[in-house]
Amino acid sequence: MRFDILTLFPEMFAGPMTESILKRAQEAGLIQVNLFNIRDYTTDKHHVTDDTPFGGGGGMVMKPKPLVAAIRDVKKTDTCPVILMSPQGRVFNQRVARELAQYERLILVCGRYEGVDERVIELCITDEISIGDFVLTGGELPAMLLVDAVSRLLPGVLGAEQGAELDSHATGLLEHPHYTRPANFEGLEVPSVLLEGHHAKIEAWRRREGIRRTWQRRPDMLADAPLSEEEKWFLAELAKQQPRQPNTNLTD
Ligand code: 9D3
Repeated sequence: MRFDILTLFPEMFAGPMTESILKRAQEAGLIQVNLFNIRDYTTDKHHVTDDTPFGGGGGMVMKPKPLVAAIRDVKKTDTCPVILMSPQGRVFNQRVARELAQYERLILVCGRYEGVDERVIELCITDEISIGDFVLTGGELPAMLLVDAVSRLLPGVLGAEQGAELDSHATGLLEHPHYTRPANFEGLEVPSVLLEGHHAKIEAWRRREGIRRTWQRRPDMLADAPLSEEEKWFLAELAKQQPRQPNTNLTD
């Protein structure tokens, strides 16, 4: 998969793309990340990329000419998605990541200032994506996050072991708690079922604890999680016994 990223701040991408898994994926030729500086497509003496909004009001708007020139130069005659990272976009999630992982190539456009001239969107943009209902300073961090989430879905990017786990882990639930050595840490014991080596029991415990956590922290996710009849019974028991903690994960 090839990611072509258009930005006014290409240097912001150094860290996340050159460490760990994404670094290895690039070295292995599984992904390619190309950065293009929108400022290189200005034709005026002072390399201006923004201007005041028609109609007045605060802030600045990205000028259409350099941005459209950049997109057209990078895209050539290809028909790949051209995605604007934008607070007005559809909200990114794992389903969107899976959808985007099907393409051979994505062009990501990072906005700055108050936004981009609407005619850029009309002429060049095929999709707009937001990463959630909070306000950032630009589209660069959202683009990095998208590259990360999409890349790990590509064959070979994660280790073979983790890759196999990807399918089985699409449970629609939060994960169970994890533990490693020592079995007693500062007086806190690892649940004994995990030390006993009874694999069916361990799987049942993990599944149950995943359901418990999802109920406590993300009850909204239970609506579409596929549960067995026994698990539905367990959930009903939880609902009786344990008052759910208030949801502090509000969007505004
Ligand atoms: C005051 C109106 N703001 C719109 C919500 C203006 C504005 C704020 C922040 C315009 C652009 C930005 C910069 N943000 C992004 O470019 C962005 C973003 C975000 O802020 N949150 C979540 N996802 C994204 S994707 C791109």
